[in-house]
Amino acid sequence: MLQTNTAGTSDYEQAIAEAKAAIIAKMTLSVGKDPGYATDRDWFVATALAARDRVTHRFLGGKRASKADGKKRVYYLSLEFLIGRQLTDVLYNFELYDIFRAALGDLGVDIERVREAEPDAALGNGGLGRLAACFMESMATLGIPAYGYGIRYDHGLFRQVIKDGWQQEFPETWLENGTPWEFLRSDVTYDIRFGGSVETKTVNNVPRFIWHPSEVVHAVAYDTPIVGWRGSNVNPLRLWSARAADPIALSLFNKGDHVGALSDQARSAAISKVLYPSDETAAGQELRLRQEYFFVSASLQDLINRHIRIYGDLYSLPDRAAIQLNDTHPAVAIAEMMRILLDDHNLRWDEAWRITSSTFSYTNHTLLPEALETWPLPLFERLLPRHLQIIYFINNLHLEATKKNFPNEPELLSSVSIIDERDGRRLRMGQLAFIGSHTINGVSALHTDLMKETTFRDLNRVYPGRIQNKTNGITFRRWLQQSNPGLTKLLCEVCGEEVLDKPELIKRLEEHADDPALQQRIAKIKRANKVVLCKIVTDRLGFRVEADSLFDVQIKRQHEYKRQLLNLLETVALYDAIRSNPTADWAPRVKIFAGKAAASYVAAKLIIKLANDIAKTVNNDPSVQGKLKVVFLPNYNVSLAEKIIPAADLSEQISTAGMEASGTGNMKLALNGALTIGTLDGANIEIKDNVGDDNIFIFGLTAAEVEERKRAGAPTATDNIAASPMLRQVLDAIGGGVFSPDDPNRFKPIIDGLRSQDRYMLTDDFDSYWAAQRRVDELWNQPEKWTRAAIVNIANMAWFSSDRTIAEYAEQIWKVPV
Ligand code: NBX
Repeated sequence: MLQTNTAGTSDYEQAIAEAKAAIIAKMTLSVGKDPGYATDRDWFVATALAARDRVTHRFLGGKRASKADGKKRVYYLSLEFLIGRQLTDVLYNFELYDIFRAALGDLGVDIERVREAEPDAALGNGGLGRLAACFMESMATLGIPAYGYGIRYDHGLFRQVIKDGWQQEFPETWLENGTPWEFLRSDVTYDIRFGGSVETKTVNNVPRFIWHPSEVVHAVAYDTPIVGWRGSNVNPLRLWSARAADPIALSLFNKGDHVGALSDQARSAAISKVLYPSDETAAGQELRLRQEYFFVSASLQDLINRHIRIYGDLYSLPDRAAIQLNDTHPAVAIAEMMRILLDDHNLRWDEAWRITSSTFSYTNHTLLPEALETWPLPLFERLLPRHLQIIYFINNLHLEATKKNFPNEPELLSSVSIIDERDGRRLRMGQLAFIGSHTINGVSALHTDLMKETTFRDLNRVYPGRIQNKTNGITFRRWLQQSNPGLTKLLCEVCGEEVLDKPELIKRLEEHADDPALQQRIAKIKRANKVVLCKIVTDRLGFRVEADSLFDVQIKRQHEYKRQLLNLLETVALYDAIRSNPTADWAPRVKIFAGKAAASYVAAKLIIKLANDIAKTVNNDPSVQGKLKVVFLPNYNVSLAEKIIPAADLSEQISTAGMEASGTGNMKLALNGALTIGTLDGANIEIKDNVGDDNIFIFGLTAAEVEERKRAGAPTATDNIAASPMLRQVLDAIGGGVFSPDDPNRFKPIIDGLRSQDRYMLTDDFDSYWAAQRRVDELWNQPEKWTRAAIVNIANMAWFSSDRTIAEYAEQIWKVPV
């Protein structure tokens, strides 16, 4: 019941009136515009500032509270936070969304347009960066005092434009007009030092090492508040921006060298200019190492300052702070922590090592060899000479202990060493992160098992028990409640309002899986979401797709191991099959692709071109009209994902088994009622275990079989192709230029790659993938059964909430109360 106050208005009306007044005040006094002349962007800024005021009170309150009660803090170090838009997140989590929508409505402004005016904060590449964003929201929701630390890139992930079917990259400019969410903390600035030399001195018979750097850069803090569900708690995301120590070299300027006078500024500012856009490959360049050390050093200085301010000294650090390394990108933190403790605080080695190794833990996100980070020793030494000394020392002690414990296995040493002696000497950041952490985790059950068997097999023997599994999760606030309000409303009705706080209650939906009325409602919600996506397709690509078709979706970074190409081969096979047998019972499909390729990844970019060339041919062929369409939606980002995911019927998770660490898109799609077609890889396995074998389409080799075939070297791609007439026909068509008449040889490299190496084993899985897709058709043609399976999927996804994942990290790794 709404309360009526003395003025005779309800609390709700009063809240709307207050929101309206706040927005107008911000428009006038902060944006500096008369509402009559305001643009959508002006409305966004005014609305965001009004919302931010509410956040700020909670933010400062929370900071005071956790300071006072001496709670252990979590520091999440990540080079990427893929946040996306924040307005809906903030309003929704503060339960102000309806109030602000009504307030804007009264002002004649559609909140949808205001939402769209916010640029995505795309400070990440893909899954790893988005995971960090989901984790920040869950930590705030669970009331864990946490700081996210990262870089405030001026330019996030590039904007993808598809021109004549090819990917082009353009700079992304989210900060062009500033962002209303952040607070500049110019008082929080640290010196970050690079280069120079190390002087060794002996003081009272104790060697001391004094680093004389050749360069200093400033790191300036910007805080963005991260709001937990129901505004329960607000944590800061602290992002560092680089500034030159001297903004201008005045002596040069006065001599007339006006450009030279600014070169230092440019060199320093370059550190936080742009996100490295390569995922799953190691960047390997100097600027990248500078970025890594820059944000690590600033973050450690900051958290150590805070600790000393509250607790006086650093001995208690492991009891009051848990530092999580999101992949090896911040692994230099192990050496930096040791340097601070040894050189700045004069601790003894053993004590410094105890503190360091009981404070850090490390999450691994990949086993792909090309993605494991290594640095050439000369480069590392030139940039961080003191850190290299410390790493050598860590390594020596570690190798000595290993030698002692495994006296008969000298070959073990080269595999567990931080230094890789092959191929020029290189530092292996994975080994450093492992050795310096008390806990190392993988991101799905299979991935963690494979870590123990492959990349970290020997380290796991030397340090048994350190590896744990923490299967990834996703925040349901963004990926269900905000992106799919229709489904959320139904869940509240059927499972009770508490479902918003207790996702396990979604299970109640399953009791009604066979109820035709519920099935119809679910189908209707899905259809409405598909209509929204249809409009996006028409607006962006200029052609229509039918909402009654099966929306078959593969949305993720473009990478060969994710096998978008396998999906395209099946698309071509299907296209041929429909044309040869037009009257068969084909399920009308729209194949939807979206995803960016790293700018330098030639093979992945050619596959994007293939998708677009196939789309052009198929979509213009009247003989498959109403049966098959192919869509490549450009510039995939968080906001587009929020539109595609609720509209998907089928979720493509078809990586070569053993290669996808977890996947998180797989969870988002299943939660929104898409059925998965997938290999037994990453978290697909755990999704299958939760939704049941009958409600998922599994195909292909298992990870063990992939390994076995690789070892045996047979059957080869040639044999696979010889055994599959359909595959042969597809390869001949693509290789022969059917989809590229303007350049018949365009896709020859792709086809030659499949015929010779087929590193990702597409030819091994093609037939079983085709068969699984026909099982999909069969189920689609029985709509009640399809919807039933979708309901069972939704009902059984609660375990994939990032609240569950974070609670596990808190209890089993960080040892902080939840
Ligand atoms: O991390 C991804 C994995 O591929 C997914 O399987 C997993 O679900 C996700 C979260 O655990 N890895 C990923 O996104 N990596 C990167 O984006 C990346 C970025 C820069 C880089 C290496 C990898 N140098």
